[in-house]
Amino acid sequence: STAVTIDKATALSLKELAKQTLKDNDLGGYTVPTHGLYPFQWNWDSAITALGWMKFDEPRAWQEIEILFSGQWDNGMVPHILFHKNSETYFPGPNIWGANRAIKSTSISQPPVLATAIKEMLETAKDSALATEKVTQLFNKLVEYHLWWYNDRDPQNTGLVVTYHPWESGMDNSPAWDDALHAVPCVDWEYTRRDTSHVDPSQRPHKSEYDRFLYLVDFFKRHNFDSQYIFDNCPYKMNDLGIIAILHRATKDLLILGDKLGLNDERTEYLAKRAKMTEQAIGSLWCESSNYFYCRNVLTNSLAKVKTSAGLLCVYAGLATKAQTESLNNTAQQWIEASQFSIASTHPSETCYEPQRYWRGPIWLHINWMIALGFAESGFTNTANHIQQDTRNLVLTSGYYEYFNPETGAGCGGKNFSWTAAIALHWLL
Ligand code: 9WN
Repeated sequence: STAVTIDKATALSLKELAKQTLKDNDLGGYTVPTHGLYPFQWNWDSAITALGWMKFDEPRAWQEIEILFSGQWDNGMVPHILFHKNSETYFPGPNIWGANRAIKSTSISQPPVLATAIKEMLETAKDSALATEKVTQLFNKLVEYHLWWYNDRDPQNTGLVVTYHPWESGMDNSPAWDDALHAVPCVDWEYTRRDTSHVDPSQRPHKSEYDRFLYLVDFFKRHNFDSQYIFDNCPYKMNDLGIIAILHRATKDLLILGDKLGLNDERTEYLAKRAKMTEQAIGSLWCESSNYFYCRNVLTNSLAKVKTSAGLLCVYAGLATKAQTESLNNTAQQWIEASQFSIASTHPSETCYEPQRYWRGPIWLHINWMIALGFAESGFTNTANHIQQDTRNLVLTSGYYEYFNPETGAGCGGKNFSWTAAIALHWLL
């Protein structure tokens, strides 16, 4: 799309609108992604949203992270949703998940961008004394969280953690899950979805996917969240590139935090070893014939050969070799040319690409930020700048929607969305 510069007055009003969006979504220390559709605290939403708060209220930004950690399980897991207060506007709620810890929560996690966000917060803080104090307090919890990922989700030291649910990937109906999800049984009980009463159903996952999402939720509950049992028997097990890449970068960021604050110890040395294992294993997700990284269905040992934006996150993670990065940059350039706005979450040339249906095509701003960061750090500034420019155009065209149609730039899903406003504050304005 054509380059548009944002004049000062527009930037100012967009900034005010972004701040207002976060304030309106504030439920007293934590931020809901948007009212109605998502009335609780989500894990990776909060990490990204804290980056936005950081621009105008640093204590509030740290509080976002602290409240998220208040729901951490004894085994180190930071849940994907914390149900702080009841709400009937979302399904499935805490009773369906059945995980009644001190704070009700789901029993899976989400892409662990937390340590990366916290490092970014420490580096950009104006109140560095406060930031240092907060990171020092949070460090041990972060270490426990990362240990949980590697020990619980890669108990056999393969170098590649597994995920048990499309909701854990944060990319719910990505076409990368289609085959693996198809093998999961459907729930045999009736239920009423709430999402499709807030948002046009043509922009949401299908019932056939929800039937299986719920089967898995129920499976975890029936087996009492038993890690070993679930690892051995879960009917859905993926090596998800999004999680693997985000975890890898976050582990490296955690080690940098530890260095800065003098907090590294034998546990973080162990995390460094785990990260090395990922570097050695990632090549098994690279396909030579199509020059791309793919997710793997662990149960069938087959790559899900569909180009989704998660593959580009390997550059952000520093997991791609120089040659792979060059080749991914060429692919990204074609991807950018293939629709008016970039980066579509599924490559527009894929037959499963749908520009409006959630993670099957629409653009997500926090993913754009990560992809652009990866290319910028690898020296591919044209690609990074192009993605950033497109992202600005989207916000100018449509404001702070949940996600965007790559062909028209139209906002889709929830309105007044926290992470979209936060990324604008952090990266665009
Ligand atoms: C399930 C909150 C979350 C995001 C996810 C996004 C969507 C939930 C849903 O909304 O998922 O977690 O019910 O659709 O896919 O990435 O964290 O914004």
